[in-house]
This record gives sequence, C-alpha cells and structure tokens, in this order.
Amino acid sequence: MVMKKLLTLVLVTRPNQVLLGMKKRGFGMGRWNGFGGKVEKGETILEAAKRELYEESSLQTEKLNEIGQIDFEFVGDPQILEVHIFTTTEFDGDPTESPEMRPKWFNVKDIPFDTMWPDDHLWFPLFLSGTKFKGYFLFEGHDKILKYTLDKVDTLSSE
Ligand code: 8OG
Repeated sequence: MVMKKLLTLVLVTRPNQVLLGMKKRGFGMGRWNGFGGKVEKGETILEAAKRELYEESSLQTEKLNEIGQIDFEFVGDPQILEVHIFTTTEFDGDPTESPEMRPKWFNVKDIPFDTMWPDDHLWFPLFLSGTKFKGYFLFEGHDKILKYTLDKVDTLSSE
C-alpha cells in the first residue's frame, strides 16, 4: 500500500534573488533549501506552508502561489513524500536564523545547487520562470536519482 505524507516548501523571492536556508538538523541537513515541513492534522496545506515559513525564517506572508508539486519516493521506503511548492514575493519581517534554518539571499545566477537536493537544479529553472510543474523522483539514498518525470502543467490539484 502506498502511503503519502504531505509536505510544504516555500521559496521567497525578490528581484533576481531567492531566499534559501541552510538546514541545520534532521532530513536534508547540510543542504540549502526553501522553508517547509509536514502538514499537521487539522491544518490545510496552505496553512502549513505559512506556519513553517514563519517558524523557520520569521517571515510572514498572506500571499502564496502554488508553483509545483513533486512526489518523492525512496527505495525501500513505502512512504511517498508529496511536496507542495509555493512562491511568494510579498512578506513581512526580516529573515532570521531559527534552530532549523540559517537564511541567506542568493542571486539567481549563484544558486548553490552543489549543496542542495540533487533534483533541485532540474526544477528550479521552471520555478524561476514562473512555470507550474509536476514531478516524480525515485531516489536511492539521498544523493542518487534513479528515475524521474517532470512536466509543465496549467493548474495544480490544490488550486
Ligand atoms: O519537516 P522536514 O524539514 O523534514 O521537511 C522536509 C522539507 O524538505 C520539506 O520542506 C520538503 C523538503 N524536501 C523534501 N525533498 C526535497 C527535495 O528533493 N528538494 C527540495 N528542495 N526540498 C525537498 O522532502
């Protein structure tokens, strides 16, 4: 039986820059990433995305746009991670380090793909050009992609 776990990921941008955080602990530790985490019981995906952004970066937003949805499968793990990816350009507050993340603005030309999840360089160009997408990645461990699909879409299921 396939079990799905819902996760969020928020990518905050300003002109020519994207805010990433260095993950200091847990899943994805040592990699730059957007801000996000598990959707908890009783909250919507959108509520979870806002909450996780605030908890991890101190930024608040009322305006998230869903840009992508990716399913991640790991060999030997029956649980599929269904990650809902959002962007925003409108936020309040200053990015602040949290126990989980150390935030930093990157120029879009200097995104540190070598220290990010290996799938990110494949779909970041879509996100950066405002193109909606759906993907599936099968990983062996956390470093090797065995196969994947990535497609542009007009709408996403939760819209
Ligand atoms: O709560 P936790 O920090 O474990 O949530 C994991 C976060 O990592 C969540 O925001 C979703 C995100 N994430 C994955 N896989 C990948 C990936 O391959 N690339 C990127 N950029 N983010 C990922 O779970």
